[in-house]
Amino acid sequence: MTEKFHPFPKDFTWGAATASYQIEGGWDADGKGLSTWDVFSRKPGATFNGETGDIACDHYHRWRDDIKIMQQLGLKAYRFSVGWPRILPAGRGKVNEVGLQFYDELVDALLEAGIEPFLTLDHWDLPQTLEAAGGWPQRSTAEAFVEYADVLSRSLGDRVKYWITHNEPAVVALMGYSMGIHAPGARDHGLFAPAAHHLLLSHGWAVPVIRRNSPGAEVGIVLNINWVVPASNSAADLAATRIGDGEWFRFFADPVYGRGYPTDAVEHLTKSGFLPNGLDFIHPGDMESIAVPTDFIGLNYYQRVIVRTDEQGNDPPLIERQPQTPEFWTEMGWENYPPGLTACLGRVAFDYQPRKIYITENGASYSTPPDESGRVADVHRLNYLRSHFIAAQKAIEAGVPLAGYFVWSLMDNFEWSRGYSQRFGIVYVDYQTQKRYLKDSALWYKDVIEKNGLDGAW
Ligand code: IFM
Repeated sequence: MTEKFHPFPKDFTWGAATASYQIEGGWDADGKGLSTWDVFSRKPGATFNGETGDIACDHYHRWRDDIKIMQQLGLKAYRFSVGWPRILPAGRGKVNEVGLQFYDELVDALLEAGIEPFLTLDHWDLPQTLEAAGGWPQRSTAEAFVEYADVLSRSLGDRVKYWITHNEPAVVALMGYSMGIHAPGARDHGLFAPAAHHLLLSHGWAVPVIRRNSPGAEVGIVLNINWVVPASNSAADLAATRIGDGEWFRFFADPVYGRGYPTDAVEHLTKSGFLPNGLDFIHPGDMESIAVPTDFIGLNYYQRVIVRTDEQGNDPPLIERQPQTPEFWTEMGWENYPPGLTACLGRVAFDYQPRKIYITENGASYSTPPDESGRVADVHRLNYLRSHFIAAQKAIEAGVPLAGYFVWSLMDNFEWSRGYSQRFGIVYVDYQTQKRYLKDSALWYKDVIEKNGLDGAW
């Protein structure tokens, strides 16, 4: 253990991330069309307490103040997403100039504040008109995405130099179309593979369009990754771990890096009856399109997942491994396991050889409120971030080309089906008054950014 200052590489990109539907509000402002989340969140029982993103953090109206907060924290970069139905209310066709202007001004103000914009095109708020026509399981949605990418990159490509096509396509395909927990709420396992394929295909098609409209820009995709390990060496645990990793990660990473869909995952889907028409949604040339070279991969890492199952495929409860305290378990019920970050970074760097990696999301949900003086002493979040920064540095020392780190999230926000019950922000949001409070973790993060490193022992 060494007591010293641990610097990060020069020019390391320290940032924070958000997503349009989670923070903007203004759900029907200025000609915006409906998104799948506007519709899904209104379905009885779909979200915690029936909560919606109608108002959220009202960022649509308060973005100037929010940029001041980013400046105060010294953020080098800000990762945000664009609400597709603000730009193309019907998904394709007529452009809503007022919607475009919102992001145009946001980008200008970020640059003026010295903050690099990292723009995500799709963080799940698909225009409802496209969903009504079948959504991501349909090829036409991939075609519409390219139109959207073209409109946006023609408009912002002179200033935005970091583009992300999709955020966590696995979550959309699995939780949105297969399990029904996210919008659009479909519960049809047969929709997983076609939805995944069209998300990936639209990525592949959009990359050259963005490059054409934004010369010199860096373009990538963001995948979610857990450190997934078997609870034992039993054949059942080992197989379930492999299947989970296949569907949640390799089904997305492998084709992006030119390997096609993993054969074990395809076999499993076929055996389970989830590919009723085989892989007929793959047209000639699709896999080459998906494998278009990218400049970086973004990884969203939060937790370790330990897989335990029996011969019948039931999931008996895990034996408790450590105290069930907030130090070890965030309020999402996710395990705080920093070594998993080092391991995931090493795995991706070694297996896929990306040019660069960004941690595009990492953070923890703890609900610590402000005290009477307005201080938010979110010690568990601070420790979570600190230990994950250390884990990232270990990966860098081992040779991982990690270029930046985006904390999830800049501010508390709408946590999808969990509504406002989960707070991931380093900035506390009082949803009644919309007042923002910098949490202790934010003030600590400011110091890390300023020094470009961490003090202390590890
Ligand atoms: O809030 C989400 C985000 O939208 C996508 N990644 C995980 C976060 C926490 O659940």
